[in-house]
Amino acid sequence: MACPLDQAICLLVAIFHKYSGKEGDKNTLSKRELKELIKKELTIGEKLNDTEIQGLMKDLDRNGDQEVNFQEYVAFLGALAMIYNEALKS
Ligand SMILES: [Ca+2]
Ligand SMILES: [Ca+2]
Repeated sequence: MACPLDQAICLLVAIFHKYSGKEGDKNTLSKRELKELIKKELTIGEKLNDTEIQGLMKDLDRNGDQEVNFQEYVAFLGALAMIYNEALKS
């Protein structure tokens, strides 16, 4: 696990589980868990208010079960990667 990309991916997985295991289902993020993850692990977290985070949660929750599962989290990371890519280009 010395390769940077492997490490980055492991970190993405580890961060999900660090928050998903706090309450309710161990393998999904509740609204509160997601909010904490966004606030603590992302630079944009501090800029988002509660309403924006609620909106984000709604967008991420594709299957509408009020929880963000791993698949939905990966989609979120993909969207973030697109944003960062755009930001790096300019
Ligand atoms: Ca949970
Ligand atoms: Ca969901």
